[in-house]
Amino acid sequence: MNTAYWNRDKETLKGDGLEILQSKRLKWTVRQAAEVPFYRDLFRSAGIAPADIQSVRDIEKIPFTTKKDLQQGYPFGFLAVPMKKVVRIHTTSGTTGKPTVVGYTRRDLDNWSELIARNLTMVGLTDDDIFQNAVNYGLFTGGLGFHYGAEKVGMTVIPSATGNTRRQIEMIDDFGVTALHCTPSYAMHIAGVAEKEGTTLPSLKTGMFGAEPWSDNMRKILEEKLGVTAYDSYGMSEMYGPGAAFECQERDGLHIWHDMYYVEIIDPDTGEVLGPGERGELVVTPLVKEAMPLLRYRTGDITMLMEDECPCGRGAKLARFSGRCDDMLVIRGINVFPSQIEHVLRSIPEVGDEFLVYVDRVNHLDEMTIDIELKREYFSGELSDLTRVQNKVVAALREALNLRTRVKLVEPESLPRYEGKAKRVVDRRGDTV
Ligand code: DLL
Repeated sequence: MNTAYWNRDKETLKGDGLEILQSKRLKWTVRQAAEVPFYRDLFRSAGIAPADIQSVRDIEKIPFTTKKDLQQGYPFGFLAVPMKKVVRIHTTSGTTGKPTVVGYTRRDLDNWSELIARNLTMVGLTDDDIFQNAVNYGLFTGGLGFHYGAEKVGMTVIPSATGNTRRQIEMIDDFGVTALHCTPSYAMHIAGVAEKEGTTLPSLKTGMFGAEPWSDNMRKILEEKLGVTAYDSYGMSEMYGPGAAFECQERDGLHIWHDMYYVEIIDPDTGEVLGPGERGELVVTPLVKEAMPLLRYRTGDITMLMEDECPCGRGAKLARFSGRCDDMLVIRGINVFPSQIEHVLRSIPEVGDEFLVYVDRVNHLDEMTIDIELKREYFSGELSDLTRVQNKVVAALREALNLRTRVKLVEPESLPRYEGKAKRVVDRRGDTV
């Protein structure tokens, strides 16, 4: 298998060697966390002292940290270093209330670029590549995070950011871009506009997509339309940003960098730690974060540790993410992830790439209505045609979700397009109860 390493020793560290390094770094992280009043209180109320944590085997003594805790510390309550040492701030837009603020020291930024450099090298990119970074460059971590990592590898970086899709396409063609990074939703939009512009984007060979859940069906479509090999990229602001976990050339699960993150999977209801092969919520303890150490941080993201060794030689992988525990919809008692709906829709040729799910409560019963665009070529105006497609979608959804849904076919290109993360669900049940 064709695999290149940026930092072979660290990327392939396993077994006792890994545990020793993780334990050493965990002890450092716990001492760093003890600089934060929240963690001093947490240790006190849990009846533990930093010295009680001698190895990763002791980690379960430490209570979890949640996003709510971070929000209560707004803006700088979680910083473990004086502001003088903080060289950058990013924030993540909260769905409610104040955003979560994350801070970085110079060393944090170096660590972060190292992570991105590992990922880019892992998928076969080198200083010969021309890299277009079509994500938001502001407070969102996707822009600057990838930017500095790609420069570290020596790639030619085009900081195109988002917007002006025609211009993005022109740049890909004129500059001979070989690698594209954006959200999968924006990649779909770029692909659609390129098609209309009559270009097949022949220079592109690698696509790196992340920041939101996306399915294997969407991967197939993107690969076909953009002519790339597409890789899944996972991260979150609290873990620096993108770069925490990434697919290798096997494209079967994401390698998380075990020397930098200690990973647990828990049952989100009970907090019980689950074993490999069991799906649950990802809990991470970053092991090298200086400005803003976190201990057992509940990500809200659903995945599992995979059991099989990867032929590329790196450590245990995470399965592709199936959504968040908090965006999981419970419809008439059935758990539904928007990514499952997306997976179904993308297997039906008559409907387009965009959809919007509305959840309502009608006569005390949950009703899910999905607006889906009918593709132009199937838009005959015949009612019987519409009914046929509608029934087909309803049947496919029932088969996959075990749930009856209402499907509303809407005109091509009538649903909103997103340059960043797509918003797929409007839950209106709170409005009616
Ligand atoms: O989305 C960082 C990022 C930027 C990752 C660019 C990848 C590429 P946040 O804005 O803090 O950070 O959002 C983090 O997005 O907890 C997941 O719920 C979701 N997410 C990120 N990547 C994936 C993925 C960035 N590959 C939140 N699959 C996370 C599924 C993802 N969900």
